[in-house]
Amino acid sequence: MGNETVVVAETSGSIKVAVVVCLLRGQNVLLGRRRSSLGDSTFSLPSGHLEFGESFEECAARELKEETDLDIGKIELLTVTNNLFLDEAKPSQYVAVFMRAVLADPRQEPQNIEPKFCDGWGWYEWDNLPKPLFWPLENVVQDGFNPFPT
Ligand code: 8DG
Ligand code: MG
Repeated sequence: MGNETVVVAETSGSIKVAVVVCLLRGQNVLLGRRRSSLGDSTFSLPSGHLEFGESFEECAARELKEETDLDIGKIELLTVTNNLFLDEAKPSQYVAVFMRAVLADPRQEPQNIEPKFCDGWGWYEWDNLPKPLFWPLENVVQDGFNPFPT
């Protein structure tokens, strides 16, 4: 048994569920640059913690509204990732649920509602994503994940 197993056991706390929103508009997806102890200055999809009693869809709609003021139309479950953040002062584990969504009104533009946590939102092509990506996102991209319908 290696050291890694010991570290996980010593730091085990609650496992959190995050909902990550792939908001698609035409060929573009919405990303923002994080202001956070986790992944500071990296680009990530809008996301947040699942709250007690919420569905994934409700969480995605709430987080997107809180962070960008945007309203979601159709929304679907895409995939799930399991991420360990062991290098932090407070190690954590997240199950990240990826949702695909489109805007209720495609003309609506994102607002940066939480400037303390995000530098601003922008639309990017999947084949030309900004760098650096938040590492859990970089990992799924490397694994071939693509939120656009085929
Ligand atoms: P809240 O307190 O407002 O509910 O949450 P938040 O402050 O908006 O949380 P967040 O950092 O935006 O998102 C929750 C966590 O999700 C984040 O700290 C790390 C985790 N996470 C993963 N994988 C991914 C991913 O691919 N993208 C994003 N954006 N977050 C991810 O484990
Ligand atoms: Mg967030």
